[in-house]
Amino acid sequence: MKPNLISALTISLALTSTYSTANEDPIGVSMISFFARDSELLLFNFNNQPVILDGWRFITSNSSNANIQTDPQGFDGITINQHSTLIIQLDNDADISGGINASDLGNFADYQSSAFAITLFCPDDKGQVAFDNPNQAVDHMQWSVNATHHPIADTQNQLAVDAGLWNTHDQWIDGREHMYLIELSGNQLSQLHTPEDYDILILHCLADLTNDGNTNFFDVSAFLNAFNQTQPAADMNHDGTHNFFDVSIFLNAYTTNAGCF
Ligand SMILES: [Ca+2]
Ligand SMILES: [Ca+2]
Ligand SMILES: [Ca+2]
Repeated sequence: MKPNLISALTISLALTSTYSTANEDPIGVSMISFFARDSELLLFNFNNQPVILDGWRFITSNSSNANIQTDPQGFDGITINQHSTLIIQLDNDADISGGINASDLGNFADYQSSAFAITLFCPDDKGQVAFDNPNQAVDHMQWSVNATHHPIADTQNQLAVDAGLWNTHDQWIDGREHMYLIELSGNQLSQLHTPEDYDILILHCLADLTNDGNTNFFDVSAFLNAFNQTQPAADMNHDGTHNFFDVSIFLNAYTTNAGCF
């Protein structure tokens, strides 16, 4: 039996045995979270059996490039076990952090926290993916900073809308530049997702008083100014007074980079 046939069989088994209503994801493989800090995309297999990913492909867009496709054979030999995750490292550090590298799957749009759209496709019974075939579209996510619309990604996003994976092409998950995590929290087994189905976790970088995502001399300077002028920004323990404890908390946050990345 050819691998593609096994894959198709696995998928059709998943279809018939796990899901019974039209509202549920017919494939049962979802992009459940994206750890922005580590550039890790997590696929989860909700099925009761493994899914062989031979022939599966991603298509990605960012603010300036649209419809970047991974290789037809990129996923060959990779299986995602039942009720298990597969980590895809968009920053290609799988040798350190585990999972598989995006670069091993083929071309990806460069990851941007400011705008990124990603759609997952499964092959037909001949092992082929037609990106304009809505029946082969499995899951879609799109996020941007402050949910800003990025028209360059529209062709890909419209594809996801046509496939019943996303509500409207210009609705983006409301990410932030220094967000930590995007997580699918609502309607996990639904095929159609909206930005409201995802939780965003933002870590507050304690010593980053200039709010630029980095800690450096300018933050020390901003702290000293705020402290001298007894501004709320320098009241690190929020007790209404400015004293040694605030200096201590700031210095500790600064040296440990608490909440920053
Ligand atoms: Ca990583
Ligand atoms: Ca700063
Ligand atoms: Ca204080």
